[in-house]
Formats: sequence, C-alpha cells, structure tokens
Amino acid sequence: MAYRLDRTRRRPITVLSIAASDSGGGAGIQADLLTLAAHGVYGATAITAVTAQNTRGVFAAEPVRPELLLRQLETIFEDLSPAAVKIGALGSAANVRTVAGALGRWKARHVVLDPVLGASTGEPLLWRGLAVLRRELLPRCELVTPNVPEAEALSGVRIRGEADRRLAAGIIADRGAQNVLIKGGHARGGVVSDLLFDGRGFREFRHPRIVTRATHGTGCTLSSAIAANLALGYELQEAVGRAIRYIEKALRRGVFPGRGRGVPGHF
Ligand code: PXL
Repeated sequence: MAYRLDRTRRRPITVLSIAASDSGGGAGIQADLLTLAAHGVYGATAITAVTAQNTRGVFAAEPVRPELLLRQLETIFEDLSPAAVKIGALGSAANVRTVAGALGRWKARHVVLDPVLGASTGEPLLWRGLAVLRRELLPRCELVTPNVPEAEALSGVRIRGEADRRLAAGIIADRGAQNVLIKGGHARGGVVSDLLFDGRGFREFRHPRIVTRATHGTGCTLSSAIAANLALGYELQEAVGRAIRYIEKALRRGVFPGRGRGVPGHF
C-alpha cells in the first residue's frame, strides 16, 4: 500500500507512537507500526520501555531513562511534524512527566492515550506513575482509551454496571481528557459495548464479540488505528468507529506466531 500524502507538505501523513517494545512482535510499538502501515500512515516511534516477551508472557521489562526518551521526542518533533500521537505504556513516572512536557512544548495534535498500566498477564508496564499520568498527561489528551480496570484506576470508581461506567467516564473527563472511550472487551457477553463520552454526551459502539485467543495487542492496535484515522482527517467519532471495525477484522484473521496467545492479523 502506498503512503497517504499530506498534500500541503508533500510528505507522508505521519503518526508518532510513544510506547514500549514487545520483543514478541504482537503488542506495543510493533503493533502500532503494523497498524499505521495498514492505514497507509508513516510511523515514527519513541520507545519508553523494553520488554522481553513472547506469545506466552512478559519475562523482563525495564523503562528507558527519561533523558533518552526526551532525545527521541525532540529529534522526532523537530523534523517530522506528526499529525497525531499515540501513547501506550510509559514505563515510569519520570517518563510520563517527560512526555507531558514534550507534548506541551511541541503543541502536539490529536493525542490519543492508551493508559496501559500492565500487560494482560499482570506484569506492570508503568511503575508508580499513575498519579502523574492523571495529573499531567490526561489534560493533554484528545482521547483516552481505558479498559475497565484502567478506567477504575483512573477514576477511583469500582465499575459494576452501566451507571458506574458512565460515572467513571465523567470523572476521567473532569480530570482533563477531552474524550473518554471505555472499552468493553473485558466484560462478558456476546456483544461488546465500547462507551464514548465527549464531555457532554455518551455514544455506545456495540459490536459482536469475536471469540479468539488472538487478543494480545488489541488495545495498542485500537488506539493506533484511532490515531491513524485522526491523522487522516476523520472526526473523532468516525475515527473511533473505523478503528473498531479495523480491530474486528484483525481479530477475525488473528495469527499465532508462537505457542501461546495469538495477535491481531493486520494484513
Ligand atoms: O497491551 C498492553 C501492552 C502495551 N505495550 C507493550 C505490551 C503490552 C502487553 O503485553 O507488551 C509493550
């Protein structure tokens, strides 16, 4: 597929992914680049942490020093003008602060935050950074895309039903995120409901659950697909709808590169 061009600049439309490396290739930076490429969008990357993992689990993880993260961000922003930014796992409180500062200094556009606290297997991917993330990063985000456990951590609300979910979305928006998408994939049932709150009203995206073991990297893929669609010029609701359709398709053609869980198939 050819890159989509920004006609005024005559350069490929670019998204910056600020996330951690998954050596197994299924989540994090690696999922982001595949998703961006599948959208015809060029991807630049700032790596926040490095993990040693495969399809069976995370065996080691270490954040990158904030000085090195900052150098990556500065060198990207001074040259590449990303049309959107996707943020995934950040590693450390210092890295959260570094990213928040850089986004403000470079007036980053269309910031989408997947507030990754840990891998789905439970290993932490953010060490002691939750309070800083809430205070300094949320206000810089056009959209934040928590799953239910992450929405609970961000809002302090225990989510047991629809009323709790709406309350949590409202609290996260009050803390500064312009839009909040609470993903329903972790709940049970044959239909998945993702709830979008734009600070005024709610919109539900309902879609059939695709039963598969190819779920490693779905959050990274969804948030990257939203960032790609915003970079391509779609309005937020349209970008979210298109990204949900993208992840559905990728789950249907999931791939199993190892002996453990599978990952979304991007091509
Ligand atoms: O899906 C959360 C996530 C984000 N980033 C990296 C990961 C994972 C989950 O394993 O490995 C690098």
